[in-house]
Amino acid sequence: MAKRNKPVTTSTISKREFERRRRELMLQMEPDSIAILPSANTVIRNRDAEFKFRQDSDFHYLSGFNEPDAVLVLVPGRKHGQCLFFCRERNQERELWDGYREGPEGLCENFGADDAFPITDIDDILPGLMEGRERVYYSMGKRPEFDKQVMDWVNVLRSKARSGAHPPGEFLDLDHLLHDMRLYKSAAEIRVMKEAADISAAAHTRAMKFCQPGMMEYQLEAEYLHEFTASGAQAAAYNSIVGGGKNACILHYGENNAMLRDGDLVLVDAGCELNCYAADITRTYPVNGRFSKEQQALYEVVLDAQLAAIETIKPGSHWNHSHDETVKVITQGLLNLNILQGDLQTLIETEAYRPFYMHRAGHWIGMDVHDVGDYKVHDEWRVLEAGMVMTVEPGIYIAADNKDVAAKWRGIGIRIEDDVAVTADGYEVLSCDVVKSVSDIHRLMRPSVNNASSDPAQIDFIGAIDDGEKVAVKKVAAKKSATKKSVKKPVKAVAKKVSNKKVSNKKVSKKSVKATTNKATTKKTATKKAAKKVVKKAVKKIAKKVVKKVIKKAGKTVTSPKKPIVKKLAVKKKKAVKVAPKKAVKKAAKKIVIKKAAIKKKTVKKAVAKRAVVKESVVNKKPVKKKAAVKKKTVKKVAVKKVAKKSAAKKLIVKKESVKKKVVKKTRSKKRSAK
Ligand SMILES: [Mn+2]
Repeated sequence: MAKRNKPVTTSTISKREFERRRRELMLQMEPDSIAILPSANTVIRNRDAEFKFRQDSDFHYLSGFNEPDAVLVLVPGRKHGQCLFFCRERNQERELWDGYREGPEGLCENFGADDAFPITDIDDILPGLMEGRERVYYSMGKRPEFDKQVMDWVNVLRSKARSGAHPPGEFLDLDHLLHDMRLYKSAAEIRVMKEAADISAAAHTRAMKFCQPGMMEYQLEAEYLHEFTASGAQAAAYNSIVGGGKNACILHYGENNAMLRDGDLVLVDAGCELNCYAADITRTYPVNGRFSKEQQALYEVVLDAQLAAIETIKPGSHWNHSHDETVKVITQGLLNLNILQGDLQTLIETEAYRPFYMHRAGHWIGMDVHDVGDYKVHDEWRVLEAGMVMTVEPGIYIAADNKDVAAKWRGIGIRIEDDVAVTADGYEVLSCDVVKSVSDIHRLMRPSVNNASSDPAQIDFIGAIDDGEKVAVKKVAAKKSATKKSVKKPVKAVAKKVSNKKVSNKKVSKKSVKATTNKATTKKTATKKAAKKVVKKAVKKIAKKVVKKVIKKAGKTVTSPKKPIVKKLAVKKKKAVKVAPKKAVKKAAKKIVIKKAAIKKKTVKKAVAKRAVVKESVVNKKPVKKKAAVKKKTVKKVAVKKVAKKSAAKKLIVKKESVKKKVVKKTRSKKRSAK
């Protein structure tokens, strides 16, 4: 797996190389011509969500500029600059939403533009650049909207022809020149491609280690995507194919949503894209890490075919040579296995192999996974030259419903694919970092034969393994059943360990409780003591519960021998230790706060009374909060009664007085009337 302790990807194309490519293209262009190349646009995925932006390969090849809404214009021989760009202007608000923009200034400074203009000015400026040029190099027919724009610019000039304008009279295919250039990779390009292949190889290696029966195809795919991204690749270069069992026979299978079954092979065609360069690797390996006899027999035919084809690759050899080689080896292999019968030469001539091997042995690879470049020149297969990079990917696919072959072969699909660069004197396999021989795959997927199947039927199934390996598999199976029996012992030991931890648990919680109590308590030591008691009890309770749970779970894990119980328990324990004091302290702190508040409201006399209440509550295991509240209520009630009494007494006095007054008045009036 790739190292992750440093910026992982290092290979890029220099600014000078982009400049060199533009110069080279301009040298090949006819005199008095202009080339126009639009960038890719953002593409809507659904509603207003966009696909991740990927620059157009041709545009990137000549510019290295990775923004949408841009146009590159090459005007060889133009006095005021030959390399011109149109691009989005810098815009503070848009950049806040969508990210940094180079702007015309950035293109001149960082991308070697002689001049650059806002893309919004293109209709005003471009016809002027075309004026007086005889030929326009342009890739017609790929982007209808841009095609129309180009014609509009030409028509502007045509409409001005009477006033002396000179519109271009010829349109030439830019692809022809550009794609031939792209076919020959520079040293820097090979370096990027090698790095892309390394990352992809690491992804295959990672997935082989992860693969096991019961996994879903998409889960295996996730291992690839993880490795791609974690290693600095921007994306998968194409949709990964992960086909278990007979799904491997569907050449462009992409659902990747079936379960990988014990005894099946899985075919994975997956490669990453790094700095706009693709890798394309296919490996086929057994889901359980061991090829069956039939799987291995077919696999070795495909591998032999691939190795033989790679051997043909060198300068001077023609493109189809490697394909011919795969046809030869595969047909011979199918004959040997009695899947085909007859004479080798006749079988090849009649293409008898085609029901089992229906595609070609490879394709160019570069910025596009199926890269540009002609395979034939003047009706002849292209002769290989240094710098060309191709894939070699023979396969054998035996359809699940093919009644012409013995049942034991049906539903097996195998492909092996590597990326191969033509060097000055031969070839270099860029994707050499992932294993492909049967023994290497066995070793990688079952390193210590540790997770070998303990099923004796499965061991017999592995007929193709040499005897030494067989013995090792059997030994491990025996060891496994032994560990099943001795599982109880470690659990006991773990329980002991847990109880030890319990003690240290107390220590930990005491400390942390002290700290929190100090923070929360009032100056009254009585309350402090009461709080401590409460906290201690809570911690004890929680610790007990946690320990019980852990032990209970340990009991459950006994039945699953695959997972290391001790490790699991240790993790659980750690968590428990962390959680227990936290919970207890929280509870205690809450209680203390409540108490504090209650105490503040009362006089010293009342606080003393309260202390008694708290002590009592601890003894009776009754919540302090409730008791305090009750006390508060009764105090309030008493107070209310007192006030009522007072006011009633006051009223009585008032009444008495008024009665007195009345009596006095009455007696006075009586006296008067008596007089
Ligand atoms: Mn391929």
